[in-house]
Amino acid sequence: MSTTVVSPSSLALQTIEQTSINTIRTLSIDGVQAANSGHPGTPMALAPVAYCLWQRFLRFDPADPVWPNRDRFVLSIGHASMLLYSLLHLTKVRAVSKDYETLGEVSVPLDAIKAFRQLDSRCPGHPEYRWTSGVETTTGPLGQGVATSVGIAIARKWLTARYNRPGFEDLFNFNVYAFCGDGCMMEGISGEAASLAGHLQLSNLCWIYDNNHITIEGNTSLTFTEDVATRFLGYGWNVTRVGDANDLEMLSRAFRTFHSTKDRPTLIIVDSHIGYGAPHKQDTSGAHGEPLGEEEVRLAKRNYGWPEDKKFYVPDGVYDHFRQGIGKRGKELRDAWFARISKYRKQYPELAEELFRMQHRQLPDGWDRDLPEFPADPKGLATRESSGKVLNAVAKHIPWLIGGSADLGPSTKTRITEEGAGDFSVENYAGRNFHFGIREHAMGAILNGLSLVKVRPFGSGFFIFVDYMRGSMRLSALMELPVIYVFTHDSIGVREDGPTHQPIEHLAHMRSMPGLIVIRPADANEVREAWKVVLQLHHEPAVLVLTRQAVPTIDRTKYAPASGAARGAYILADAPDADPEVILIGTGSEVALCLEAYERLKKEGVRARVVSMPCWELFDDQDRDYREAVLPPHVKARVSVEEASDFGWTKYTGAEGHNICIESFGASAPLKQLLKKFGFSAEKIVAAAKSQIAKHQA
Ligand SMILES: Cc1ncc(C[n+]2csc(CCOP(=O)(O)OP(=O)(O)O)c2C)c(N)n1
Ligand SMILES: [Mg+2]
Repeated sequence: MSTTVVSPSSLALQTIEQTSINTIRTLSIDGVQAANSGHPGTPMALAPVAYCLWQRFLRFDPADPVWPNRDRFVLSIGHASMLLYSLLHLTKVRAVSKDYETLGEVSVPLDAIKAFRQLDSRCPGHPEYRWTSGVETTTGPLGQGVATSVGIAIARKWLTARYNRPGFEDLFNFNVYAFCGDGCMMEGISGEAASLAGHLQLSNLCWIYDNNHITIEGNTSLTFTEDVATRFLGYGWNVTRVGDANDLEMLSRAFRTFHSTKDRPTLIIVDSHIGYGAPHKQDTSGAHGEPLGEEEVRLAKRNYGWPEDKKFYVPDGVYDHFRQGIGKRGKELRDAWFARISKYRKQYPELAEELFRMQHRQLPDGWDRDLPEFPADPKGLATRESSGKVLNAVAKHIPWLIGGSADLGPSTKTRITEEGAGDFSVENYAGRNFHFGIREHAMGAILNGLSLVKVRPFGSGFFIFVDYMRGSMRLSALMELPVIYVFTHDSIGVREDGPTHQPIEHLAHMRSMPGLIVIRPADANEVREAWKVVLQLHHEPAVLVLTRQAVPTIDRTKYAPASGAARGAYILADAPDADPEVILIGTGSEVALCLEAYERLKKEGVRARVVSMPCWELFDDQDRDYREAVLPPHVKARVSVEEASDFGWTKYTGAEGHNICIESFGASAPLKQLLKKFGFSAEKIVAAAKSQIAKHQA
């Protein structure tokens, strides 16, 4: 194995650029070594690439890392987190509060790097948005970062089209850079996202591919021999190469090529040597995911012309160098931008106000003034239909509520029909209706990217296809992004499409995800309440689970108002004196069945209560008094009714309760046959209620 010597010259003879690059390398090495875990090799290799981008090009003000028009840097290779932490530290990026106020202290002090991967350190194993200021998105699951970067780039195009006005053509003009590796390139999501980025000609997007031929199991010759350049040319990208990751001038040329390419995204393929400078580990998978070891660290430092015994060493002049480069440039750009925006506010007060509210995750005044009330109707309408109506009633008042579907818009009813809403496309980057194509996983990541720029995104599809986007949805939840997922076709109610399209375990699966709000409304008025709740969320993604088929619109003069849905669960119909013998708990399309059963039981003198429970998470958040008023602990006779797996339901019915559910895959048939086969009828509920009463009296 050949080892290139990075810098034969001693520190005193190195240029400040070289010293700065080596500081990034050695901080990364020392962080990993101290943690005794982590990934040193890639930061060592990419230090010059990151240096070149940040110091020479990135329009980013370390003193204000949330300035809206900053360039975004995404480290899609999240395992190389020390690269980012070193940059954040050396450029002295400031910490930002949850309310987006810049605080005095630095985001990543040297002590945080020394505590890399330790509990509560600002330097966790993988970069975490919201935890470490300057981290633009959480990365770690390979491919997510690059796909998210597409969403960020799309958001920028949308902001530009809507808010840049004569005299303010540069209000939004930021670029998005993402570092990715072989793993990102192998993951399917990068293909989905790159395909859409090419189609949309996202000229503000630049991916830097670390072509080091190494992954965990060894050389990429094991698994990955495709021609990445040709692949991206096929997607419609501009592709350029840098044959040596250490060549700052070649790198600069590549970034300038990106800047001058106005009609497509750019991929820069950079050949690098993982573990650069470590004599026994360079170019091996051994440099990927474990500390170099004390001896190898010494040898690497010797190769860098570094004092071998010094740890976490930042030589004189390095901080200052970054301050004079990215720091000075960033501050000037940032200050100029804020000066511009105050002029903009005078000239375009309404647009400026929109921007302010959007950037603070607020809603416009009166956003809910046209929310529809749906009259009682035994035939009713599908909750996807009512959702479409509610969406349109709010969309006209929230201009930055934008989104679409993975090619199922006509089915999910998520089109914004208002005149002028338009379709987002190369011809119209101001369009509000998005077409993600049949790319669910990328859609999820793109929604995250949009939300990171603080527009309010929604995405839709068939509920079954959450299977294809869970990885992205989990990051919405982890990042606390208020992304809205609209999923329709929520049960065997999809009928003849059969088991491939009938969700069974999906509700349980979504409900088990921390931080995700899952709402399955029973009728049109609960749909309205659900949207109302969801739109007011700031830190939680939400999933609306909606029917394909019509469900009755419940008579609210006879039963309780739908406003109870906002509390997650509420008493819809009750026994005399609020003293039930049995509680029927339903969600979505099954609530109507529960009401039917309730009426029959009532006729027979059985005291039943119906609880509509559209959202577990919201209900669990209520105080104990409310929860116990809805589900009194002494009433043990309980029946849940949901056309899905009963996984988790015993939490509400108790182990001795009864769960009417589906424990197998569905089947392809007309709905009547399916309801019979799977036992969803008022008779079955009545029978279960009676046997519950008998059981708990015994
Ligand atoms: C979706 C996903 N699968 C697997 C992993 C585990 N993993 C972390 S790094 C890595 C290898 C990545 O190789 P590459 O992208 O070439 O990075 P390099 O080793 O060159 O830094 C793997 C498999 C992951 N983080 N995400
Ligand atoms: Mg690699």
